[in-house]
Amino acid sequence: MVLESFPRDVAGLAGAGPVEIVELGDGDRFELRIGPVAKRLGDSTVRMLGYNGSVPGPTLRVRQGSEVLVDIENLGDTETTVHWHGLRLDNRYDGTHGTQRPIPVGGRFRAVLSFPDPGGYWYHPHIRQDHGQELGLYGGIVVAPADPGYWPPVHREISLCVDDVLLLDGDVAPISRSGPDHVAMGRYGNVFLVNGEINPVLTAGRGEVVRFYLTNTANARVFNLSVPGATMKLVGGDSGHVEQEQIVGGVILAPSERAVVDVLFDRPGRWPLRHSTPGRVRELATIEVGDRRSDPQVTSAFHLLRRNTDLALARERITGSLGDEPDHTLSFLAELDAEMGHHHHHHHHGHGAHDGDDGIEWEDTMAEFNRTTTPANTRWKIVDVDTGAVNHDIAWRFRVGDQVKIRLRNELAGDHPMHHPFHVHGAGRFLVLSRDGVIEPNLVWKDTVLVRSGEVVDILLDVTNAGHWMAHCHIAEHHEAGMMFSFDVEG
Ligand SMILES: [Cu+2]
Repeated sequence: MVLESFPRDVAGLAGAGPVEIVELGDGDRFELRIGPVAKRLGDSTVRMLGYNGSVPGPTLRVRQGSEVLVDIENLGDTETTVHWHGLRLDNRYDGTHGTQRPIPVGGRFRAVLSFPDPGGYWYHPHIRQDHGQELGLYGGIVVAPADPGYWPPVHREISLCVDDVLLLDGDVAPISRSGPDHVAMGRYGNVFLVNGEINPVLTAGRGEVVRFYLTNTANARVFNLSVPGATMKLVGGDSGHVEQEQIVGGVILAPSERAVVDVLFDRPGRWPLRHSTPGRVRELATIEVGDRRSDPQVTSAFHLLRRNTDLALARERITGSLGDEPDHTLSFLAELDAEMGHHHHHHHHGHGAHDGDDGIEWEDTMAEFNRTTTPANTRWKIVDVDTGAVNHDIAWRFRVGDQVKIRLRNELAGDHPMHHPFHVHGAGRFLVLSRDGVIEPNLVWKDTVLVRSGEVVDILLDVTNAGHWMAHCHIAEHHEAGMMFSFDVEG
């Protein structure tokens, strides 16, 4: 059987342009056009998809509390939607096939975005996400806080999307129109991109404090990011600031997770943005620090580690209930067809290179096997342990104001245990309460949590927005293979 792949021909396509930074005020209207671009990656020029002709798409800079209209035009390869990841917005604009009719190729859709929370967010397709996101359909959103003291002072802010793409013989490895492959582990790339570029060079001045809004836009890969030679301070997570600012050696980001880090470059030199795994180290970007001096007051404020009262209060609120039984328990597991299971077993143990001892599959160590896995032979399941309902049969109902404790159990018993980043759409936001019974030491509002294989994570969902909302694994191929469900919230 020959499966038709999405087009890869670059003939006649305009080259991808630079990533624009677009400032939008309350009531502004913005055009977002999806379409193919010719993108230079190393020695190859490949066909990718861009928003407004760039990969990633434009970084949107907006203000907390504002409202913006986005007119989307789809000139891409498939019907699509745009999901505004992490925004607690009006359900009609969540951008899933459960909340709107897909935008056909040649069609348009107007989304009305609202930004109740400061921090770093992003946008991406929610139909054949495995295809669109791999080809470059993602972009950053930075929501500036209404309270000027919300963040510590910095000299500059930069939004970075960290990604990988799978190239084969100088082209993007084919993706079938009929559905995803690499369904077992997700599609890991072999070329690493920071804002769409291979090892881009950024610059900073001596003593400069740069705030990085980091987003993992990869289909499946977990990143462990650090800047050796500089000092990194964790100030925020998925949605807004952390309870306690802290100096960190690096940040681990699963697909769709964000971190906000302030980095002090106090010495001139060339410092890497590094991705470190148990197996190896990769340099993703270079920061050249010159001798230009920066405002010293901002530099000295860097060393103050602030505690944020709103999250300290949230901790007080939850402390008494940490031992309570969960309202719902979900378990994650895979089921392979018997024949696939045999191959899986062979590959997994034949190579003896399973580097998931810490519960994270840092690399695709079974690429030959993984490539052949499809939704037909590999089923990813979210199981509601109380009812036995699986994936789309799960039918939860909540009310605005509910505080729902959910236990996430990533089972070692399935046919292919691996990490899953569990994402909840804009019905609310959640706190991670504990991981394997260990109370989360530093709270932050989240929409995605990395659940390592074998791990049990308790979260508390603060339900704030009515509508029909999705929850799913954010490994694109797992999600496309059905590892999702929807739930309803009454106002
Ligand atoms: Cu998954």
